[in-house]
Amino acid sequence: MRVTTGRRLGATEHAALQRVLSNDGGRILLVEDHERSGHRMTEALQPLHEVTTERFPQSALLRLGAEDFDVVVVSLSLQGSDGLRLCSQLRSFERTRHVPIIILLEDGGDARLLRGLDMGVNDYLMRPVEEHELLARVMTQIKRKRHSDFLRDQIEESFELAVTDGLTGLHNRRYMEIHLATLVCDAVRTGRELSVLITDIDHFKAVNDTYGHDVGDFVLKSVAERLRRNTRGADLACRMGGEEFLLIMPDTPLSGAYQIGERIRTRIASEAFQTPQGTRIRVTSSVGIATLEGENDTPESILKRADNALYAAKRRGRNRIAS
Ligand code: GH3
Ligand code: MG
Ligand code: MG
Ligand code: MG
Repeated sequence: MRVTTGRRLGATEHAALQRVLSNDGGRILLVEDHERSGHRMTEALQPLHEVTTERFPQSALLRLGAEDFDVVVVSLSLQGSDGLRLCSQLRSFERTRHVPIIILLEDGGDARLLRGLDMGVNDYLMRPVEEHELLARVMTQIKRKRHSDFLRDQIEESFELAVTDGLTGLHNRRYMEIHLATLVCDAVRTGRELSVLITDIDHFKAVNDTYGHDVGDFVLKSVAERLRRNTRGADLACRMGGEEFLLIMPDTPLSGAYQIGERIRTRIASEAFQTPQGTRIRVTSSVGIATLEGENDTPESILKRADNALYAAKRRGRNRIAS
C-alpha cells in the first residue's frame, strides 16, 4: 500500500506524534495474586503510572473488555489459574489484540516463556522482580504501543484518503473499480443479480459558466448528498469523476435499478439547490442502467453498457433514464 507522501501534519496528527515522543506514564493492569509482590510492583510503578491490580484472569479479562490499558503485566504463578491462557485470550480478542503483555516468570520457567512468546507476549521479567528493570520494560512497551498505534492510525487515514473523493466524500473511482470487481465475482459465483447505474448532471458546464466554479462544486456536493440519501445500505455510491456518479446495487434486477434510477433522477430535478449565499439552482440529470448478464460478463462490459445507456438518455433529450 502506498502511504501518502509529502503531506504536512495536521493539528491532531501533530498532537498524536507529540504523544508518541512523550515520556508520560500509562495505565498498567497488574494481574497478580501474590500480595507482597503486587504491592512492591505497584509502589515502583505508581509515581509515573496508574496501576490497577486484578487477582484473577477472569476479572482481568472483564476489566480489559471495558477499559483501555497501555500494558498488562501477567503473573504466571497465579493460584489455581493459568496466566498464559489469559495471554492467549487477550491476543484473540479484537479489543485487546494490540495491548502489550509482559509476563512474570519463576526461575526455571523456560518452557512457559517460549509458549508465551509464541502466542505473542511482548516481554518477560524473572522473579524476584527488580524494580528498575520493571520500570524500563514497562516504559519500552508503552512507547512501542504509542508508536504502533500512531502508525496504524496513519495507515488507516491514508487508506481512507486514497479511496475517498475529496470534494463529495463519496468513494472514488479507484475504490469503485476494486469493489465492483469483487461484487461481480460474488454475483457470478452465487448466481445473484447485480445492477449498476451511472448518473451525469445535464449541461453542468453551464452551471460553472453561469455561477462560477465554487457554486459548481456546491452543486456537486449537494447532488452527492441526495444520491447518498436515496441509496440503500448495501448499495455503493461513488464519484467517477467530474459530474458523473456511479451506484452499484447488489441483489438488484434491472427493474429495481430502474425504480432507484427514477427516484434519484426525480429527487435531483424536483428541488432546487440553495447555496449558502441564497442562490437557487436547478439541475437535471440523465441516468444509464445496466445489469449483470451471465457468467462471462465483466465489470468493464457492465460499465460500458451503463455508459452507452447514459449516452442514449442524453441523446433522447436528457433528464431521463435509459437501459
Ligand atoms: P451533458 O449534459 O452532455 O453532460 O453536458 P455537461 O455540460 O454536463 O458535460 P461536459 O462534459 O461538457 O461538461 C462537464 C463539466 O463539468 C465541465 C467541467 O468543467 C465540469 N467539472 C468537472 N469536474 C468538476 C468539479 O470538480 N467542479 C466543478 N465545479 N466543475 C467540474
Ligand atoms: Mg459530458
Ligand atoms: Mg454532464
Ligand atoms: Mg460528464
